[in-house]
Amino acid sequence: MKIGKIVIANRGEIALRILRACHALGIRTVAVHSSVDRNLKHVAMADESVCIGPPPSAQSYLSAPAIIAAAEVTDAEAIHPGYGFLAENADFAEQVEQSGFVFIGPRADTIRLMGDKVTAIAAMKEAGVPTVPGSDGPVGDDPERALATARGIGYPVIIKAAGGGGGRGMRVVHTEAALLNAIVTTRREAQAAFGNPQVYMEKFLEHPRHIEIQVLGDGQGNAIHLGERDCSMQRRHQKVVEEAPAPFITEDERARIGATCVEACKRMNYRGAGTFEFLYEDGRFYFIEMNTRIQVEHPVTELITGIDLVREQIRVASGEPLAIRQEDIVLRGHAIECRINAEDPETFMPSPGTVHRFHAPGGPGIRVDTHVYDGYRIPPNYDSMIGKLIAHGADRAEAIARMRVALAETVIDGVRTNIPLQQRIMTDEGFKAGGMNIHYLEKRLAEQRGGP
Ligand code: MV4
Repeated sequence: MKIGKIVIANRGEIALRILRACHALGIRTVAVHSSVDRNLKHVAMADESVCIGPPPSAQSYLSAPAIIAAAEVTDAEAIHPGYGFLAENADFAEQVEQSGFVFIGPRADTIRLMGDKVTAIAAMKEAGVPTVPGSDGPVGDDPERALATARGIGYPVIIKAAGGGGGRGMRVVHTEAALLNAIVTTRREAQAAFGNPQVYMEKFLEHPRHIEIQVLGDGQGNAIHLGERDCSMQRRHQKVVEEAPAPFITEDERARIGATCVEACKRMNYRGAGTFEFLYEDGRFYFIEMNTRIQVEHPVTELITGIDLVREQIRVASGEPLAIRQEDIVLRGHAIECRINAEDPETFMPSPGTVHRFHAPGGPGIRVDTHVYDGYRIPPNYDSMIGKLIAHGADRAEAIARMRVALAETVIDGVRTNIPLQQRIMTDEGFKAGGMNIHYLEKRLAEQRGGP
């Protein structure tokens, strides 16, 4: 089915990124925005725009009826959800398709399967993907059985909510004495936060790296992987720096875990872009979650593969078979992404306000994904990420060197940003050595208040 017009159901830098992919394909765009977002860059660039509600996300970007109505009144054929908001809401995907529009993403049943971490892990294990030793299903109400499960796994264990993910609804347990309370508490929190009391148990890995595999499937039996990203540099479950390829992962390891993910995609006849999240420790991969959306950090994969992931999302959603074969994927050089947040670089408090002056960096290997312009007013209602700097080089050292220069060139006047923090990370000896684990950044920040 030829798609002629797409509703972009998101805001900020990703809305602009999607608009660019649409226009490059000759597809018309509809920007939907809240009342405080009339001055977004992509709203000015879109062929049409529709105000879908007041500033709070719950009444605008999270309103399925408002977005579907916007598709109806503009006579669009498809809806791209971006990331966050409704991107991984299976009910929304279902409503979009039932209203006669194409949802640019996986089928609703796939989103639902992956949204429940217990069913996601079971499906992956069944498909041969390596998982964390654990309860193999939900932890029930029988205390003796829970104690026996934990004893079998060995302490420390982690209790996670089936409805959670991305760091929400988890509790680490170090001793048998603390187990039953942890289960009860996590279950109660899970019920309150996700409306699902189900919890499961895993061996707690103490110093893993976060490595994820990018995949693309066409829902017609074809799937490929585009290598991995290392997203270990994070603070409070918010990624700060991402890179591809992951330091010290060998070609052999990549080919093996990649082939495993591709096999799993083929089994579920996966459609769209997706990410398999793994913890990597002592040379082994352990699947933890699958994301069924385009991710913030997709540009590092685009720079080392030369593939436009958003274009491929739109193509497969249109019903076209994947035109890229696995043998065509060649990884070239190294890419690093620094997220730019409007926040205090010391306290991490959001810093909304007007950007009086913005100068983007440039030069070889530099990509800037941002919706910011001179005079843009950052509203206080949404995420503080205002853009991403991505540097590509022949090797990791060149990518870091180019990023250092790009960060120094960037001018964002009027609001505080995390650029000083990113500059310290790019000159940090541990980061430069590569292969740091998920606790590294928080440790460095704690060591030197204001560091690294
Ligand atoms: C874990 C773990 C250690 N062992 N699971 C946090 C986010 C969610 N996606 C899964 N998370 C973790 N699961 C086991 N069995 C440690 C984390 C974790 C983490 C994972 C990825 C990136 C950052 C993290 C920060 C703290 C904890």
